[in-house]
Amino acid sequence: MTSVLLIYPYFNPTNNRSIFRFPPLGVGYVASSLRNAGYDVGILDCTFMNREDAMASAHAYGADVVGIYCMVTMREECIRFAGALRNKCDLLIAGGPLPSCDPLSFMKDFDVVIRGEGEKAMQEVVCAYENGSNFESVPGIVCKRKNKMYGEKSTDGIVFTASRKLEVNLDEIAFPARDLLPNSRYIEHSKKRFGHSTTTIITTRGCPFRCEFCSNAVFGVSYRERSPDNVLLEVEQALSYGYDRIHFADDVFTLNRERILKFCDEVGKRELDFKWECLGRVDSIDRDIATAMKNAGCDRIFFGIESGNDQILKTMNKKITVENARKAVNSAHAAGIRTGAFFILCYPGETNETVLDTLRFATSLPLDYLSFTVPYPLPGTALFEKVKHKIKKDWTVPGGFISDHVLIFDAEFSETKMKLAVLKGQIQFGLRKRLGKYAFFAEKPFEILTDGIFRLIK
Ligand code: B12
Repeated sequence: MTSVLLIYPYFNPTNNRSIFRFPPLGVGYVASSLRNAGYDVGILDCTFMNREDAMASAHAYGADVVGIYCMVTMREECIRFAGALRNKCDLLIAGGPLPSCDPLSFMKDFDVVIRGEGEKAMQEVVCAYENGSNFESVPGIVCKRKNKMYGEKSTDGIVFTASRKLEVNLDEIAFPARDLLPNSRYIEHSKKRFGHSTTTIITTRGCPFRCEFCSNAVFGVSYRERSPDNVLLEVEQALSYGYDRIHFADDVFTLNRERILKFCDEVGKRELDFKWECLGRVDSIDRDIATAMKNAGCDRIFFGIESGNDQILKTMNKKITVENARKAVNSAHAAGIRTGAFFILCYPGETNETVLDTLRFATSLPLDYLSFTVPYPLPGTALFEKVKHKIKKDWTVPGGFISDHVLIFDAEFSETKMKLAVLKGQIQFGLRKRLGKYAFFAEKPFEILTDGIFRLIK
């Protein structure tokens, strides 16, 4: 029987400030699909390992086929594994968000790149390998040319096969193979850090919006939903592994109001005892929906607000306004749900004043978690197209000494100025959180002073 090893090459640098550790759901989905097709499958999730042990495990597994996940921060580790396993296995396959949008850059080190949803494509590639047949008839992949008659587009002997149709009925996809993931390590980490144990579930695929900076090469703009019944079956399964909290990892969990109300209703009917959190669009949350979510166990919503300036929101093609954002955060807060928000500072087209608008707006909201980041042009995005001629380095895993942020292109703002903006926002937010109603006396002078410094810095 063909054996397949799927690798998630995420190593956690000790100085990485990111507080989230979530299992690789996509790898779990691909593993389930392969196992259901009768293959012998293992997952090597490196999240809690060091590189030497992970490499040794990969070698010891001795798989015929090795599939490696990659997103933008993992390119280096992904290529390192490919190099180390090149002569130890017959077939090397890359998949995930980065190979999906930048496949050619993986073709030197891999035999096949799977673009987009991986469940069926991976099954078909492994089946073709087992039968000794040609990969070029498998849709949705990039592979090396064998026969000139096949293939639609080609670059130097590399074939892009026909595009693959997205999975229509998400309820038919087998749940991710959680039994192959290091659940006890995730539970231990989450309990130590937060006092509860969280895992992720994804209930929709795709997002109909086209934010300039967002890379949606895997699921595309076509939005598809799982039924509440199907989702809650997976919730029950996840809880049976010892988790007590779910992070819904959908891009737009709250997009369809009717679906969310039905979901909340079902949670109540089944008397499921778990807390959950999700990402929500600010234009889909009001007091009623927030109350229904709260009653169904939701205790935190993260919002991608990105800017506190309407003009910059337009530039980003976010299709929301600052007013939408304030209303949504206030509605969730009033319903008793904690709120988190993500902002990008110093986006192309920003001025000193728009950046300060964002800092002022972000720190005026009743947030419990606040993240500022610098702009990152991801391959395949409109932002990337805008600045690609100015890109000067690759993006690696965050985890610098003072800041996690790395500026990878020549922007209007210097990296130092961007980092200062991030730090300023974090300090203002920290002062407000720690000092409560007395924060005004410390935060206002700090804000005025650092606004001035920010304007002066080049
Ligand atoms: C949850 C999440 C996180 C979690 C953890 C990720 C995890 N462990 O999976 C946290 C919060 C830690 C995180 C952090 C970051 N994230 Co994130 N994250 C997500 C999110 C919202 C959901 C991931 C998920 O579970 N998807 C569901 C699964 C089913 O999808 P999937 O993984 O893509 O899997 C499918 C295919 O890719 C393929 N596949 C997957 N694995 C494999 C393996 C093989 C061998 C094959 C053949 C196929 C294959 O088949 C799967 C099933 O169809 C996605 C957005 C999204 N919609 O996916 C962003 C996303 C993956 N994140 C992204 C980014 C940019 C980041 C950060 C860099 C953000 C930042 N500024 O710091 C950091 C980097 C972290 C790090 N240090 O490396 C980008 C990646 C873009 C890119 N081109 O690489 C995404 C796509 C968001 C976006 N739209 O821009 N993230």
